[in-house]
Amino acid sequence: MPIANNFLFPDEFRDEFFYELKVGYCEGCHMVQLVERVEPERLFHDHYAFYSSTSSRMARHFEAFADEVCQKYLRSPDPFVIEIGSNDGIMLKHFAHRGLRHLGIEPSKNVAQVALDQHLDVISEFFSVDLSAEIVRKRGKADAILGANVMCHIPNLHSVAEGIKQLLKPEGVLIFEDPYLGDIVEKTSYDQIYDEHVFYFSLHSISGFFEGHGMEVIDIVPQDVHGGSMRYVIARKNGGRISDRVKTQLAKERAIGLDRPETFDSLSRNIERSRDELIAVLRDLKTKGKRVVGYGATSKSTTVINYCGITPDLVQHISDTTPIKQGKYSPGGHIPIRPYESFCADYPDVALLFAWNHADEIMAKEKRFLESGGKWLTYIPKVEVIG
Ligand code: DWN
Ligand code: SAH
Repeated sequence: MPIANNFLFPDEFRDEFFYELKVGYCEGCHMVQLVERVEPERLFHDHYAFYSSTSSRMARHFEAFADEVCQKYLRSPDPFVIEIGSNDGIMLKHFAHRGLRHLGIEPSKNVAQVALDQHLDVISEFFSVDLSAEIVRKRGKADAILGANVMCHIPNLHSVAEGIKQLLKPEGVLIFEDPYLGDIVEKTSYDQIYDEHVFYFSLHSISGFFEGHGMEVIDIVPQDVHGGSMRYVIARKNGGRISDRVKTQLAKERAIGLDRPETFDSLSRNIERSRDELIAVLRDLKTKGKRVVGYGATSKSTTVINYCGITPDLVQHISDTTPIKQGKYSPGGHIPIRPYESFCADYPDVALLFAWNHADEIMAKEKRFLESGGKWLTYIPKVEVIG
């Protein structure tokens, strides 16, 4: 596989980097994770292609996340909140606007700059145990450490856990959310699997992991963003009452088999079936002379395009609202990326919904496309033409 967010120009095709994308399941600790990992510096740098604020639904989601943290978890008189992977400040700004002490840790310099331009307090570095010691020295300990779609991105999770333990006040909490393994299994959303996503967490793997670091999960809250995520609230051992939801979710995970290897054998078969069906539909559309374009040059689409073998004769181009992706080509498959305006100016017969996780927001915005006879092609949870 190529680097999921390495949108590139034709003169870069020759030197494109590839690695082997393979996922493993550990029967001992129930962690699902990449076997070969790409060095983080290759993924997160000064031209990272994902800007969080491209979705209005996500903007509302993070405002609500910040509200909840303020209401439930910031009880000290002058609280300090840290967000790991704060990107363009989509969540951090809600703490800044309240005048609260805050710090974002964001290694991708271009997206960190967007937050800095809004006068948010951000340091552009990778979170690590060393960095957390420095933060404690310079700014003190945190009441809450937050992370969204970032914990699963950090290969050395043990170092992260030790850093968090140093950095949290004794009664502080770590609250983070990531795509949930249960949803990936249930929806066959295999496109969540790519270089940046090193881990695919379940409550089983997360509780075992933090227990090993003297911490425990005190609450979980399922989230209906990014195709199904789970929010975990973690405190030092005996640091808080454990919600009943934790026990219930562990039982649910056993019922759907997240603690058993056979589940992943069957996921693997479902993924192969999904690929065969999608490519068959795309070939059929081509035979019928239909024009297909992609909607949303997501990181996830890199997995779909390269795993299914989608070529520019099947999907002419992909429209995306992110300026840094436009005018470039998709990683590996080299499908052109066009500005969103080109979608509106010349509707295709069929739009392949690569940003399926934002379907509600996109459907609401694109009513005219359907009205004018356009159809959506989606592959999560099943391959289907809609409209
Ligand atoms: O975990 C991660 C998540 C949070 O974000 C990162 N590893 C990288 C990234 O993953 P992704 O690229 O799959 O995220 P999205 O949010 O599914 O990407 C949506 C893409 O579609 C963006 O490039 C923006 C674009 N878009 C669009 O063109 N029109 C999005 C919307 C909502 C739209 O209406
Ligand atoms: N939290 C945002 C961004 C998610 S994308 C959201 O949910 O929309 C993942 C982000 O994590 C990127 O901005 C990336 O630069 C950042 N990141 C990756 N490794 C990191 C690390 N070790 N420490 C802090 N941030 C990291």
